[in-house]
Amino acid sequence: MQTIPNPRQEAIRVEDDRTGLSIETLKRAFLDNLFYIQGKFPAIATKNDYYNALAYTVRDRLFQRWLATAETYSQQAARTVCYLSAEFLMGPHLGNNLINLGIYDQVKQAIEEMGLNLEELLEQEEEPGLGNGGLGRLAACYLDSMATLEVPAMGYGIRYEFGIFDQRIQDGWQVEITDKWLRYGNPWEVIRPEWEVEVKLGGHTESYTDEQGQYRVRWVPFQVVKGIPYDTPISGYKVNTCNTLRLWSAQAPESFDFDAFNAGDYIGAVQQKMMSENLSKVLYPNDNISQGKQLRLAQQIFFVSCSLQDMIRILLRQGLPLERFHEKFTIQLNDTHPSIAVAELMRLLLDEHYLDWEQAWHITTHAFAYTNHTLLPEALERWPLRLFGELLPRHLEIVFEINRRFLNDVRLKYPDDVDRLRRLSLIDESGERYVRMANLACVGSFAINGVAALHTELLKRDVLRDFYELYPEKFNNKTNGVTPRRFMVLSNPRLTQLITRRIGDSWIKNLDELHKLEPLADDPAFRQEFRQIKHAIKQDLAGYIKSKTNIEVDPNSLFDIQSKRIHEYKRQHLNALHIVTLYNRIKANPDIDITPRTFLFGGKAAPGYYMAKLIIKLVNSIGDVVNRDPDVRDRLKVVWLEDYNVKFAQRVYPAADLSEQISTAGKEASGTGNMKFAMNGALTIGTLDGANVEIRQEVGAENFFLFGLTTEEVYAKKAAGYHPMEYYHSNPELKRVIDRIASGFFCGGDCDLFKPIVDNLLYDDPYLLLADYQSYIDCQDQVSQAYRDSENWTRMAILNVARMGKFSSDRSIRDYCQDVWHVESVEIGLKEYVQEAI
Ligand code: CRA
Repeated sequence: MQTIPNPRQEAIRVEDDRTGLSIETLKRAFLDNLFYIQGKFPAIATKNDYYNALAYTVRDRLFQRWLATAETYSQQAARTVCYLSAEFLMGPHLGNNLINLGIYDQVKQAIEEMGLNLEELLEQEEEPGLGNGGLGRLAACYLDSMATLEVPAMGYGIRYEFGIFDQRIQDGWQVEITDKWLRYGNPWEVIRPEWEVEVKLGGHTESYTDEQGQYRVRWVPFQVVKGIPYDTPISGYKVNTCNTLRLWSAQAPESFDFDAFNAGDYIGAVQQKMMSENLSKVLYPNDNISQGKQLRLAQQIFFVSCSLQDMIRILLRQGLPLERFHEKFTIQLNDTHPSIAVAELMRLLLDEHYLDWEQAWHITTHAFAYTNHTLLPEALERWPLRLFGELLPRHLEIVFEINRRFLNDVRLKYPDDVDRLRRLSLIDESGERYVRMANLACVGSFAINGVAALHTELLKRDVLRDFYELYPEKFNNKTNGVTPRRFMVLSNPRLTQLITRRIGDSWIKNLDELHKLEPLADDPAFRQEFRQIKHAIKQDLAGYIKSKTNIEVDPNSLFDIQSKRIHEYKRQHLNALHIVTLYNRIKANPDIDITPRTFLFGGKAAPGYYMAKLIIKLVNSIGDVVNRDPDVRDRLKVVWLEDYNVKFAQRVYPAADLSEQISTAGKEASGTGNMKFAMNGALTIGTLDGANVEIRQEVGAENFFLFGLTTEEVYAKKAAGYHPMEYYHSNPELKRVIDRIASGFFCGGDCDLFKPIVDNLLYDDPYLLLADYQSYIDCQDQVSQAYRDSENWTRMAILNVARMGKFSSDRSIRDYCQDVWHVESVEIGLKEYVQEAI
């Protein structure tokens, strides 16, 4: 901000190029950044240059808020939430920041006045895909809501050089391509080398007696790795708060190991450096599966240790004593991935800051809260003792000591209950010995939560039952939520405008206000507008599909979408059985009156998950036949949406008529895609699983297509001995579907290709597809019927939107703040930094 004195001593304020928001200023700033940051003039600038020039223009405006936020938090020594997560699936930043700063329209106009197109520039951004699916995207939504609610918060994670792989479909199969998201640089991050820290790995421990005669332990590591923080500003919606996402990148401490170098082992020295830098090289591409690899444990200790050391640095710099660590910080563990933090904080306090055990344990157990995200046994992390001890010898000692004291307490409460002790122990000793990370998280945390009401109940009843009996007061539910800024305002501007014209725009910050739309569900004019918008969005997606796949889809057909990670428990293959059912009906009677449908699938399979990859091939093979068969007469289309990521998801949710949420009851902890679809006016076909239960409660049973066994029925059926073959033999339509797939009809007569799927369904069927088949088909028939009454369908869709307020991540975060974190919001005022400094 420049001030020009005038004769009357008044200041004429001229907008600063880095903070001003008028269209003229934005244009000038954009060109300035194009020249001085990109080093280009318009005649030779690429789209990417323009994208960067705009990103820097927006970043400048964020920085003003970011600095004000950091300064205020530091002055007030504000209590801060630290969200520790191995994944942050942020999606593109530019559009979101435009929305949050409230300058989307101005920037669009400025860009257009310069002869450019904002949509095209937004399209340029390589998204940071540093997550697999729901868990990582939840972390990103929570950062958005914490900033919007003005909650002092930091996200801590790993700056993976390669995020989740890009998916190509070749001959119907998934092919993985490395995600080089940093290839063209990243305008949203700032490196902070001055705050680097060291992390130790391997080696052994030694005990010694300190000057006070205290027994102490010293860890002599085999290797030391440096963590370098990279900070990204996280804006809140129409507030000045701008929080920080701090991601750690691994570096070797010196460019060479000098001993090895001097000994002439040049290659060995460089290899050591490369091994260190491997720690932040790549995201493990598994969703809901733990592989037990040492490099993964090394990633976890790496970012956890960096983050805890960073917190201690901040605490001491603010002049607070270590004893108040848990008053300054409340640390949320996003699943067990960061749960080594319990042992690491103990180690830091004991070995590096010389606290005694009781003090250290008091601080630790008052600092952590743990969110569990899964009931799947294959996702529960446990580390073979040998692997754990090799990498983290000191942590193993600490875990043993925590366990010894813990089991002593349990013994007092439950004398002679050996089985209970075995189940609660931090060490699994049933065969090969393992460290159980969920048990460590439960013992070390003051709060434990599941991510939907049903999930929390199942945790208490099954997976964490013994811990629930021991510490009932620690358990609480926090149903997931999603941010309406990204998943409505940014992704669905047409619906946003329609809503805002009728009820104003305060729903964006207070999603419960969508209730005001309820009466409009009965207003034919509103219904027509709503329908026209949905149709226009479907047309856009159809155009996109045509350009990418050359497949024509009809925007008048029912858009039936299942987009999420590919998993047997999510049952994409049940959806496939429905498609084949409809296809068989057409083949048996080509003139049958059928509601035209477009089946859209999106999602990635873990590269090592054979069945998931075969399911992708199955869907594509069915599509190849169905899409071409003249008997079908374009009434059914099946399309795989290649490389489903956040950017693509934002196009997909608004275009759906029907959202497929069809997991086996009791398997999906919550789901969050289910929320994003319903908020955008899709109706759900779903089981009573995860957050579906609560969505149905909110939108009303009459506006939700329910099918399938309940969790109890699933348990009972399995307990009674489940025989899928009985369903196959007793249900002729099901039999014809399975037989058609088994015959090789969809893959040029190759009977072997899908045999693993067919055999799995007939002989094992762990996810009860055959048991749920008829219920699913009947429900889909009702969907088809309902879609024909477009007035009533639209009415139901509007009611879904109107009643989704509960599923804003703002609600989730408010609940965490109140019940778990006990943290207050801090309002941030704006300052003119440059002028003040001068
Ligand atoms: N895979 C659950 O499966 C849930 C998200 C976020 C998951 C989803 O149902 O919505 O977490 N679990 O809570 C998980 O990652 C390790 O467990 C997921 O994304």
